[in-house]
Amino acid sequence: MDNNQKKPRVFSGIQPTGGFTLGNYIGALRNWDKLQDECDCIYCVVDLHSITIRREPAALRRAVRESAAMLLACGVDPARSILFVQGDVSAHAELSWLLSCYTQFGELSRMTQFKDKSLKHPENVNAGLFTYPVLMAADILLYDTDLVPIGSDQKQHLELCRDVAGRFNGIYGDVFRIPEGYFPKVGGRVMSLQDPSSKMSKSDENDNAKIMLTDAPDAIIRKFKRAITDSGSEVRAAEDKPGIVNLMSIYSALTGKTFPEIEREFEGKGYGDFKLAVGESVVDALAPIQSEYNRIVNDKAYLNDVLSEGAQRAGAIANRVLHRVRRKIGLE
Ligand code: ATP
Ligand code: LTN
Repeated sequence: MDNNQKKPRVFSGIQPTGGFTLGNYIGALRNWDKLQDECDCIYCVVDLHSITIRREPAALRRAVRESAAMLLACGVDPARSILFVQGDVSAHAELSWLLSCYTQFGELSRMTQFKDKSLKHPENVNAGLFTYPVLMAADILLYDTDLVPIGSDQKQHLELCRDVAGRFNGIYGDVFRIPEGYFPKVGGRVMSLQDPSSKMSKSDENDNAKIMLTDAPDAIIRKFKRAITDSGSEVRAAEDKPGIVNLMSIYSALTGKTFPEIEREFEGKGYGDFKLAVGESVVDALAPIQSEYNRIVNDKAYLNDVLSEGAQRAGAIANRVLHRVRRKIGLE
């Protein structure tokens, strides 16, 4: 293992599928930005993960570019961190195959994301969807990662990564560093605005259920006004108020106010005032990101430079680890 590495190593990835949601931002991307101060961060647009569903080639290329631009707009800083596209570093696909030989069919069958997605797309339950968590484990383990900033929906995949790495180390000695998850204090699971029992998902067909980071201010306010809330009229964090609790989590994550502070702020006021305040806090948080995004997204030369330098730097680290693994197995 590379003992010269002083700062903790951070790795995370996001799929280039149709823009990012407020859930992606609060659950993951805000921590991506924050961790750059104290850690050595590597961030990745996981294009290989995103082809478990059919993509138009031109749309996929555009989505990768737009995703990279949005990550930069959310604060990923190429002067301090590495930003690259997964498919540009072939070590990911290679380690994924190697690790798949140390991962059991039974443990992959238990993954809830696999079960959910195969129910959603019964016509295309491909092997890539099944082995998706193995590729994610390869992503993480290739960089001797200490911390993985993710939303809580990815906890199960990270546990699998730790299990596979531990198993491999059990056979061959101390090969992989075992990573830890890094989750936000509030907002680890932002829920749909139309159904507070399911997570806000970029693939949700109902546009009113999700806030996209590129949504215009009037659309954001409108979606919060239409958000499903619960019976009663008090803004209070109670078990029978999942809609209100979801809005409170969003508001708390963006303003730093605690739940008791929020309850006090809206005492005697109705849901209408509260929804408007939440909408406004989101508009305020997204305004600087949107103007950065609009500036960067059409600068193809800059994006190409960032991503090709990122791939080179990531590749150098990943290939060292891949050789270490190949030697242990007996492939070199
Ligand atoms: P899809 O909805 O198509 O499954 P997704 O929105 O989950 O996609 P990913 O690329 O799979 O997007 O996830 C990127 C990151 O955002 C992950 O760290 C994930 O945990 C986090 N994340 C996704 N949705 C939410 C959510 N609703 N709340 C908090 N974090 C989330
Ligand atoms: N599987 C994740 C995206 C992802 C990831 C990673 C996250 C791919 N590789 C490595 C953290 C670390 C998802 O679906 N959100």
